[in-house]
Amino acid sequence: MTAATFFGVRETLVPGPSQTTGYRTVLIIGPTGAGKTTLVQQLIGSDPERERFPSTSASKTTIAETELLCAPGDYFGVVTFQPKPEIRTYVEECVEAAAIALYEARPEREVRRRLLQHRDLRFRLHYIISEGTQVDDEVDDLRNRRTPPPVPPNIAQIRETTEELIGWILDVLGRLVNLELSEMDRAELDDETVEEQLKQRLGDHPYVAHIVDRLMAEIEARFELLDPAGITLGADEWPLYWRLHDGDRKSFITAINRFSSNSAADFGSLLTPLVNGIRVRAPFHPIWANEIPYIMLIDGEGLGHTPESATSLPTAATRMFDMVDTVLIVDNGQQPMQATAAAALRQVAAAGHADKIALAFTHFDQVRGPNLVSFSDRRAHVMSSVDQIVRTFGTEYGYEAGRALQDQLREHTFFVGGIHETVDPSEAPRTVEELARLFDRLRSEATPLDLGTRRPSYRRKTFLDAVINGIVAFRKDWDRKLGMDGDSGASPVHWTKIKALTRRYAGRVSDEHDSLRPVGDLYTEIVERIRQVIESPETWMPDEPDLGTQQQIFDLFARGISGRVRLIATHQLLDRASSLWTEAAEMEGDQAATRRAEHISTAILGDHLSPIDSDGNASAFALELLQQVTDAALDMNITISDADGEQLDAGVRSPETALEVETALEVETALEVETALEVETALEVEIALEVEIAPGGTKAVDLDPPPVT
Ligand SMILES: Nc1nc2c(ncn2[C@@H]2O[C@H](COP(=O)(O)OP(=O)(O)OP(=O)(O)O)[C@@H](O)[C@H]2O)c(=O)[nH]1
Ligand SMILES: [Mg+2]
Repeated sequence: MTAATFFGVRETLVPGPSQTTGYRTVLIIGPTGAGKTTLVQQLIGSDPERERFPSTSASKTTIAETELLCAPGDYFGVVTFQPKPEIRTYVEECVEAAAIALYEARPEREVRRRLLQHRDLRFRLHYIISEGTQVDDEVDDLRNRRTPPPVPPNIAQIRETTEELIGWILDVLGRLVNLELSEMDRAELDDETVEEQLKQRLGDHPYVAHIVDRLMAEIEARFELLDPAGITLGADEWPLYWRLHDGDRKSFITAINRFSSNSAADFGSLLTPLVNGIRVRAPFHPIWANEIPYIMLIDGEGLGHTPESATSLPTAATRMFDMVDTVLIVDNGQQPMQATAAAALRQVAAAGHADKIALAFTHFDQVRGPNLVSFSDRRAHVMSSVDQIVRTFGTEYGYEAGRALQDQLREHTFFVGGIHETVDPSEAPRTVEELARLFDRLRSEATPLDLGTRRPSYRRKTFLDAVINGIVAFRKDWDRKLGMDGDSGASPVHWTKIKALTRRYAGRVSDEHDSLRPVGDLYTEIVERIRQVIESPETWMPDEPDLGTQQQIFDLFARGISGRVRLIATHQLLDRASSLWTEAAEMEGDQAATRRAEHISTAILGDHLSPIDSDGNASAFALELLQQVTDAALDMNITISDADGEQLDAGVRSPETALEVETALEVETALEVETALEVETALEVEIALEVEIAPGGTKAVDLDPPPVT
């Protein structure tokens, strides 16, 4: 099941915007910890002390797609859950990480931390099974502000039994590690190989499977804390979604918080790490506005701060570009427009959505400096960093493209401070003014475009070169990440991350892991190059429109192409290559990490993604990407001609590709899914299929700890 399918489920059960009802949708993106969710709390009037919905904290807090639909009437909620195989992969990786920590003779506290908190910080097992607060440094904003509420008795009891379980797991794991190490001929092996072999041995060990089963059973038991009437199970008996309808705000928020909270007082009963999406429809509005705004705010996972994560946006975000009215980029005003936020801004604009961009800077209360006395000083200070990014954009894509983006941002940039607390209009009039301005922007309807009839025309070869160069650049970058680029001196990504990525691609569970996003990177490399070609047409027919209209035509053309390129990149790298990824994931034995990297480099990046075929012509994959350009051109009446100036017949497309793209688009246009019943049936079919191909699920386990021989 893809992210788009889960979106479809939420959309069907709690329907969202449709063109006719006049809703506006807002996608919120930005670096983790920037204050995206805090801003959302302000816009929906959620009390930052008493309600704390959705949760905030210093970093990596929001993991699930959170869709907040402001509409009059009762409170409706639907929560979709991560599929069981995905959770199991996480649990396996946590157990593996704890075993490696034991092998490395780390202190006990560190071993527990590795067991209870997955290293990508997305899966925090201790929220569910609880081991107290010491594991996590990212919990609950309020912890520092006031005494935590008392622990309810049922949670105290849960904690006692899970504490016993954790003790048992660490004990068994410690003995297993020693046993396996004693059987290995370590004198002959380098450290990497010892680690890889140890993982291999443990991965195959029945007791390790038993530990994972026990943890999975413990996780499943937490679903029993929910009212069964609200849960719908999939064919594998794992919850698919949970829904709630309530007339009362307080009881609704209390119930929904179990799926979103990061409050240490509730550790042991939270389901937050199991959730992949939440949608709430409620009569939300900011406390300073007595009007429900008819908007849907989509808040998701923040972008990482590593150089890797700055290169491309997750497909969870790019997938939404076409559907939403506004892309709100939220950034911290204290360190404005660092690599991550700058890359996000550039990519949204390059994909043709510049006119949807709004920019909000938070933490304005903390923007300080000797020359930054007044609000205008601080605003000018932040804006100068924005201007710099826009200038770079202009250099890459042309002066006019830069100017259009600058105009957009001059008008649609907002500055807020102290929004982690209730904002009092008499104490913070500026922030309230800015919030109100933002609020109006998010509600406003876009003016319909009049693009006239003049159109640009291009040479086919320029697009083909962009596609080929994009693929080549992607392969080069990934060879570097894999350590397969000779002696460039750049440090490759750690092999354990590569292994975790191959597992996800092999199972088609996700197209990213941690900050690694092959699909997103390929998409970015190609779309940004195509965008440059779009900005320089060969000629205009019959003649040039004004510069503003030109930019709008370029944007619309880029949008048409970028959505299609994302689908083709996903198909080629995820769907069609899954057996190659499986081979990589299953590499074992001597030097497995190196052989895995070589396999990805030669079989996937090399052969499967080759832009050139054996005769030296453009490969089928490159031509398929080019076809997306010609199809998008056809939709807009844009001419693309070959070297002799002959106009190309843009309608030709291999039937197989047409079908695949269509099916993918169908799944994506979840908005068109009509009734809950239909989706439920469709899901049942899909789940049934998945269960058939998935490796055997967990069996009931003996609750007594097994003896270790
Ligand atoms: N002082 C101050 N703190 C803020 C402001 N806005 C947000 N914060 C704090 O910044 C931290 C991060 O805020 P979040 O809203 O959780 O950030 P996020 O962007 O949603 O982060 P992720 O969910 O991890 O992507 C929290 O501790 C907030 O209380 C602000 O304007 N001023
Ligand atoms: Mg957040």
